[in-house]
Amino acid sequence: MTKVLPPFQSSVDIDGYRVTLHGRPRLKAIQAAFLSITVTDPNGRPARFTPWYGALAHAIFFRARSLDYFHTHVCAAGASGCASFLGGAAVAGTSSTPGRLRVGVLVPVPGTWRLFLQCRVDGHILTAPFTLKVS
Ligand SMILES: [Cu+2]
Repeated sequence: MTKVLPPFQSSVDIDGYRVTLHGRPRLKAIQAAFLSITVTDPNGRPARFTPWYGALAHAIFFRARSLDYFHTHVCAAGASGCASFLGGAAVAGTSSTPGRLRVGVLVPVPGTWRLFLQCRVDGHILTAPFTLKVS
């Protein structure tokens, strides 16, 4: 059974919160890159992230039609044991401004990938899906 992924969309709305991926990322396999993501609350103000399971945000990548998988984090300042590794390279994101996330990406193979970005904002757990092409 084949399920076709929805096309790339730069914004996802959840419970009045909006998660936006900025720019059109040009991703390549085995090459680290960063995604610029912002989260706004229902009033349009930058969201305040609360650490959840040891990270400000979790970025979980699944590849369509295979079981390839990559999981990384946006770490809070001073957090330890939060970075992810692929082939010895450390990948971690940062957040120095409220509402703004810099998410590291390092996926092992090209294809269509689905990113699930998870964060906690005002007690809400937000899960924002994005479709990404990796060449
Ligand atoms: Cu995680």
